Amino acid sequence: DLDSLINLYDFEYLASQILTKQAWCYYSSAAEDEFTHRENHAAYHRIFFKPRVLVDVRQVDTSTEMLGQKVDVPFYVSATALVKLGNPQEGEKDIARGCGEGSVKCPQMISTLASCSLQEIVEAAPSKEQIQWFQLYVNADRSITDKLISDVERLGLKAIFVTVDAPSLGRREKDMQVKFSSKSAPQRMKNTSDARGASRALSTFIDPSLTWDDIIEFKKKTKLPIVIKGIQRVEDVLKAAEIGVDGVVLSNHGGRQLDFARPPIEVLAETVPILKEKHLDDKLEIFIDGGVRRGTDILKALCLGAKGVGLGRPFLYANSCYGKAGVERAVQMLTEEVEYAMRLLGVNSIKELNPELLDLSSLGSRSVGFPEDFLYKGVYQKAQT
Ligand code: HOC
Repeated sequence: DLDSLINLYDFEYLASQILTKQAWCYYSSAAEDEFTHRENHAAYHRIFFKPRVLVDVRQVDTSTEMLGQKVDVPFYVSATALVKLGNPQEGEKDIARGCGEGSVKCPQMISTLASCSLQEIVEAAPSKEQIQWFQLYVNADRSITDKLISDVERLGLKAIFVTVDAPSLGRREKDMQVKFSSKSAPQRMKNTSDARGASRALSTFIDPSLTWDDIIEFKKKTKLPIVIKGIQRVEDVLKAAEIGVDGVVLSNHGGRQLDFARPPIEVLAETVPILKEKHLDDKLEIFIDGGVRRGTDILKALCLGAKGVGLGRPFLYANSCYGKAGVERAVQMLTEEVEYAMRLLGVNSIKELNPELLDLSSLGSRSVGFPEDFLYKGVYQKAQT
């Protein structure tokens, strides 16, 4: 039962046992040899803490601010497409409930490729104050994108995260094994089908010609904060600061796009010192996702200067296994892990976190080679596990 689950890996294991083949292959897949997917996570293991002792830690406060709004926790549910593949009745609505009904509220980012309508997901949130953001995939037909932006404003979402790391689809070989049927797709995609996977079917909705100029245009179209999601190098963070967006998400799309893209936590470790040196650190907020599974991962990213830390798959798995109760439990698990780690690190509040609390000396050394059980498995076998 739900109470016997201890950490986010438990949800993942359970999901691997109960999801349909289509859902498991789509959710868990990553690009090609999945190096980036593994390294996103492994890179967190190369950072160690330098805890402070003899600090009164009876009280610890996990609250912080993101994009000008107060939030209970420094993490958020990142956007994932087709949530109904795993939770066919309630889909993203259960994520809205799980994020908003518990004692700890957690921001939710909603995908353009959500399987419920935006209105349904917004109405499922128990309060109008609940923080919901929109993740925008830009359509080649800009009138569709304009309509989406006006819906997002009308429905009271709090920010737009424009995804830029998927101009074309990464090769997700597990997913390519499975024929996509559009049962869990949003209404406007009902005629979509593809013999080679869910993600390929979705790619027809995304404009591969998007450039920095388009982002400048979106800024003119809305008063909502604009955040660029999918930045993977310091030079692009600097460009984002130059055009005056409100933030960036350092992300490689959970390793699902370009295999051998760098782990975002490495990019973060390089980025913030350069922003500081150029006096640009107050110009934009830095978010990060990819490979985050533990409260300690979250604290490491915050110490390096992130404002908020996103998790995608873990919440999908929690929602697929237990619906809204699973999401609420996942939020609670992570909150508890953050609190434990703050106490043991000797900090009382998020603003006290800084790079001095970290030992980064191993961060640059990557693990190489395939894990043993990967080598002899062809694609077909990969899809079975
Ligand atoms: C170019 C198309 O975010 C995923 C989703 C959908 C991506 C479609 C990309 O599967 O990672």
